[in-house]
Amino acid sequence: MSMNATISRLKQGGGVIDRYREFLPVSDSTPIVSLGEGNTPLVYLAKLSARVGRGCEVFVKNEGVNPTGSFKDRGMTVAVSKALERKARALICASTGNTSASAAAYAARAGMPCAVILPAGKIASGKLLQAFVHGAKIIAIDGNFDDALRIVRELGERDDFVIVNSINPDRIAGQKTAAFEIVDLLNEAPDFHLLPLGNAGNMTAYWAGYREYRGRERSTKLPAMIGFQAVGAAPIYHNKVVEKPETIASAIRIGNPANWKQATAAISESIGAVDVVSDEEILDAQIWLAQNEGVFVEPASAASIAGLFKCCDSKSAAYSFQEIPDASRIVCTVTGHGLKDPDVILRRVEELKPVTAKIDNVRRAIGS
Ligand code: AN7
Repeated sequence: MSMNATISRLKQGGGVIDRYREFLPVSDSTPIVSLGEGNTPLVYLAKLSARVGRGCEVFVKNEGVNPTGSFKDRGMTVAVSKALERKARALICASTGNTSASAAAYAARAGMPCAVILPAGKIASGKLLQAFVHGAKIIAIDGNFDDALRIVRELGERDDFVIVNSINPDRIAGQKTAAFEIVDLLNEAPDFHLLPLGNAGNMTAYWAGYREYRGRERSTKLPAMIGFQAVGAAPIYHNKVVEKPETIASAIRIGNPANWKQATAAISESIGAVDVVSDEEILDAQIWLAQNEGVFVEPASAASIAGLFKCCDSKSAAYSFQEIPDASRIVCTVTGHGLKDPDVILRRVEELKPVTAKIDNVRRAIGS
């Protein structure tokens, strides 16, 4: 590529719109708002692969490596570019944290005002910091995410705000690119795709992406889609709205998912499943992944890993991997970076006591 072509791509952000333009709802006249999102690592996990056995291969798609530390950036680049093209006055979203962090950053880049409606006291500290530092107008409500989204939907109808939650089809379009990247790298779709379910926008997007790619003959098969909710916030699993969702994984503390029908369709069409994992299983999986594979994810993201353990080990799992075909390929999306939500782990770090600055004391403390 010539230097001029490289610079012109860099000026467009060099992200998912640049790489997957033909699959996205943009034209030559769409102003591109990008931070170079996407192209995230697909990390092979030897220890998890051994745990599944039968020659299976497990990968994580590490979406925490995106510019604002979550998968939301893939959708946000498209949603904000389209909002700018339509000359929208302002952006608005409800959020459990990551959508607001991403919306705030892309709005800043676009030069558009952005309001984020958040459940008070329920946003992980790193995410709140992000929304703040990027200059979003932060409104904390005395209610949960579902209340916030209801208000946002009404504001979107009455005022000229563009809603950048996953009810905006531009968000889903952008998030499809994660499935494209996986197929491009593996030259085929995986057999199983595991991911956490909140509003189920990501499940909807991956399923659309896998189907679109198979339609273009980039793959010959489709994965079984397996989604995981937290025990205390499992409306899709129970097929019932949860009025007061509760979980340590605040990102998926959602009782009435916006993309509920689409997720149910993806699960049934793909012959997949939905299951639940407890807060304890989520935190154990988060630490396991950090200490055994070097990947630090936030609790909601660890739900897909906790789910994989459940599929391997538990007789009560909605999907059992005990009879899994030999050499199956499994991809788990880990959706957000661990540093966004440090509080639970910080409590343990704070128990560390200082040691006298003497070599013998330090050696004793190391335990060698
Ligand atoms: C890390 O930011 O809903 O099932 O408002 O932040 O597509 O909703 C976040 C969701 C998984 C669930 N993992 O994805 C929000 C928000 C992380 C997340 C999910 C979220 P969807």
